[in-house]
Amino acid sequence: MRFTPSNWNVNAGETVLITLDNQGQIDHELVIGKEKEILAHAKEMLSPSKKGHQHTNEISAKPGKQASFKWTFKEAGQYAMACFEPGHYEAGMKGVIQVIASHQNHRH
Ligand SMILES: [Cu+2]
Repeated sequence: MRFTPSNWNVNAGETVLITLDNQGQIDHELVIGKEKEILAHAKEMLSPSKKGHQHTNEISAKPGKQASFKWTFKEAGQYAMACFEPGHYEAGMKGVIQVIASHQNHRH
């Protein structure tokens, strides 16, 4: 149970289309953000009343399906991605996104 690739780079300020391609037999989701933020999201997932809520930094895909969303990482730094279906994160369904400062954003 893992993301492939689980480690990728993107330029800050660049809008990217992120696609979750579920090639497994069960539901998966993809949550991106600062590690702290997404771990807070994981706690929410455990609360039954919050189940099924949607954030803009999150998509889910049924087995054999794809889901996409556009995202712009505004600031450089290390971000995380994860699946918080029960037990998936613990099983290694997580990854790292390095957001690199863009040269286009230079201020003189
Ligand atoms: Cu999963």
